[in-house]
Amino acid sequence: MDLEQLTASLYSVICQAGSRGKIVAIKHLSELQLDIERYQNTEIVDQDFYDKELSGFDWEYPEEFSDERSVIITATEQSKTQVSFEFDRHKLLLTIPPTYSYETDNKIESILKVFLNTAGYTLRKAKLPLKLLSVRSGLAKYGRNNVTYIEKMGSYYRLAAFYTNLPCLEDNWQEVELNKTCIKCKECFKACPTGAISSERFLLHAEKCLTFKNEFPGKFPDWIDPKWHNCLVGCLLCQEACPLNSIVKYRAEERLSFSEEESRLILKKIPKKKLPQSTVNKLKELGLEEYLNVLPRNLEVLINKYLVDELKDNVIY
Ligand code: B12
Ligand code: SF4
Ligand code: SF4
Repeated sequence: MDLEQLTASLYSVICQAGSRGKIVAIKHLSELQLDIERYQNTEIVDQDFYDKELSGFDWEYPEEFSDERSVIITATEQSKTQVSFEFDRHKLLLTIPPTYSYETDNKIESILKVFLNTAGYTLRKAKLPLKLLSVRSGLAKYGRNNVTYIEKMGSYYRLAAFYTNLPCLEDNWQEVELNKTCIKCKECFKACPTGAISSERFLLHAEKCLTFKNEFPGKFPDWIDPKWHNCLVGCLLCQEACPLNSIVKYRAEERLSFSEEESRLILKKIPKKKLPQSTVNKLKELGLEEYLNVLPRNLEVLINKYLVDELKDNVIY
């Protein structure tokens, strides 16, 4: 197979896996790096946020991947997940947004590996700024809420990137683009309760985003109204309000429930090694293993919101 056929087959393999993808030349990573690192030690970006989230990208790709080799960026649909916790004889149904599960990354990685290895090439997962890469590759466009959108997919997908020594035949690198619908729309501004999306600049005020607060440990600051919390981790408000997502066929997957005993163990901050293996397995399956340290706090705030304060909708019995 020549390189042209191989590249075409790679795109069909991605498509058959139910994903979308684009390839760019690895040389552009220096532009991505400059774009992110310009925020270091500036007032534009909160430096606590920079240190926690933006300082760990992996710019050092293997030498044999250099020159005109490639980066593949993929997007694979994910649904939100509903998970239930039994507590005080009530069943609390909570949401985990799309993107917390690594299942889709693992699946597309193994498919790409088999394909490229068979053709004599190698592949390695890359830790890169995925939104910027997806938009620069032409795979996605930015939404005003700062997440990215793909036609007919909306924003409910997980992005993943891979280095490969496959030569880059068709370099898709381009300028960043905003989704046209955003020009006349303000739904995400209205839906975001914290002011993280603001009119004075495009870049998210990440330090104000509920996700930044609920993915990391610590007391929630006083300016956060406890009623704003809407997911076990993360937040879905600016995506659920978005008209670009209303066309997407998107159902919540309902899976896994935590018994009264398991809920209590989590609330009591029992460390992972002392939890029953079956509970750890559930957390793993949900992509929440690494968030065990924040679950007691997040769960408690949602119990207070839904069971103590309101006693409504999601109380099943
Ligand atoms: C750090 C991070 C966060 C931080 C900061 C978010 C942010 N906006 O940067 C926090 C914790 C707040 C967060 C929250 C969320 N995240 Co997050 N997060 C990341 C992470 C690790 C890096 C993102 C990043 O590079 N930020 C740095 C900033 C500088 O990059 P940027 O936002 O692309 O900024 C560029 C644009 O603003 C552009 N720009 C500037 N001016 C202008 C003007 C115009 C007109 C245009 C078009 C562009 C433009 O230039 C900037 C670069 O210089 C990625 C995973 C990864 N490895 O990439 C996931 C990721 C971005 N998160 C994701 C998701 C889904 C979320 C949440 C919805 C949480 C959830 N799952 O419930 C929220 C959404 C918050 C929001 N509205 O953006 C998904 C997004 C999928 C998608 N469809 O795009 C990712 C890609 C994870 C994944 N593997 O799929 N996240
Ligand atoms: S809600 Fe409106 S402005 Fe916000 S991302 Fe969606 S289309 Fe764009
Ligand atoms: S994820 Fe929630 S808090 Fe963060 S920008 Fe969107 S609506 Fe605002």
